[in-house]
Amino acid sequence: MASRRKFIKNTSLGSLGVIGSSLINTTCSAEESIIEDKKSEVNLTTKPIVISTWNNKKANAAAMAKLSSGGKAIDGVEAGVRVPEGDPFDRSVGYGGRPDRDGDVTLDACIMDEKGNCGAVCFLQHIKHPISVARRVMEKTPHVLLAGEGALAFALENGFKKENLLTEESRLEWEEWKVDSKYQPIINIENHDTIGMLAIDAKGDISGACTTSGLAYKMKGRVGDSPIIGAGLYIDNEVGGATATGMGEAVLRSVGSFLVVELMRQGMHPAEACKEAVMRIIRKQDFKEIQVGYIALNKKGEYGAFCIHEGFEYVVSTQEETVLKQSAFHVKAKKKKKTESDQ
Ligand code: SD4
Repeated sequence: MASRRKFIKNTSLGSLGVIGSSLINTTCSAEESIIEDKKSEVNLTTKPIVISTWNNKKANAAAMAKLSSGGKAIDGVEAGVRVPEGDPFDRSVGYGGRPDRDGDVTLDACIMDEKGNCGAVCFLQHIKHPISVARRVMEKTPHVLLAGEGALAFALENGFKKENLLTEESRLEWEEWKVDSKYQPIINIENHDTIGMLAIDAKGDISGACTTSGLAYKMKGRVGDSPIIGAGLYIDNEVGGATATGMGEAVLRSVGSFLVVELMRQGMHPAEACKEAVMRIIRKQDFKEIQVGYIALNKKGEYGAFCIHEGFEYVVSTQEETVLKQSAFHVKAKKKKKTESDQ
């Protein structure tokens, strides 16, 4: 994660097509990569399984610790994504997340269990663990999504602490960004690390969670795909689950995670379903300057991923091992950029 962060820091904010490209050494085409993913079936006996976006190994470990001691999938995904939420060095999630254009850190999160119960918060400020507030929304209210001040009031009523989430490092970066920023929407300003996590527990039930500080320097009030059930995350215990990272607007327009799950229901392998959902964006939207990546896991324990631009990675954990995998992609990165981490 550290080398990736350095790379992002050293790269112009709008250069989505090359985000993460320096870390990729794969030379295979999208088709070859898909075939490789199809082979990576996880045997049923290896349950529990955890899969998450980007290089979130510590989050997977926290989720697996819950699942290994008999915890439910929903407990695993909540515990897992709380790790980057609490990490001040993770600049796209929770505490330490990059702020909006006004310098306010505003968070989006959702969670969904094996029964189809779900909860979400969006435009939530001052609360370090939005995923746990989302879980409370799911468990304690008749609603699915609470926003802004209402979400904050609910969190405080439920014992969450009001905190300053803007770290000094994030604040300084924002000050730097303001020097050249034009105060107008620039859709390709994007920095990644949003965590979406899917887990199957020892009983074979699946749940998922997704949490983010959203696009860096977004407009005040902007909400992305991550807290929207069906867009940033979807779970169906009959089929499996999917979650997204990247430019939320593209995912929202195509209701991406729901689409992936429905494609799996029709018999597609998770890798193929992720690819088809990405191809919908490619066919209908301007994809050249944006990144979107999906991961999916079916009830058999098969998993896969697909993204627009080479550079998206994800982590798969069983009790035996944790493997960082490079996602299959549609657009190969043009050239290898030299970064500090290469030296
Ligand atoms: C959003 N999908 O707010 C999120 C951003 C993201 O990795 O995934 N970044 O649009």
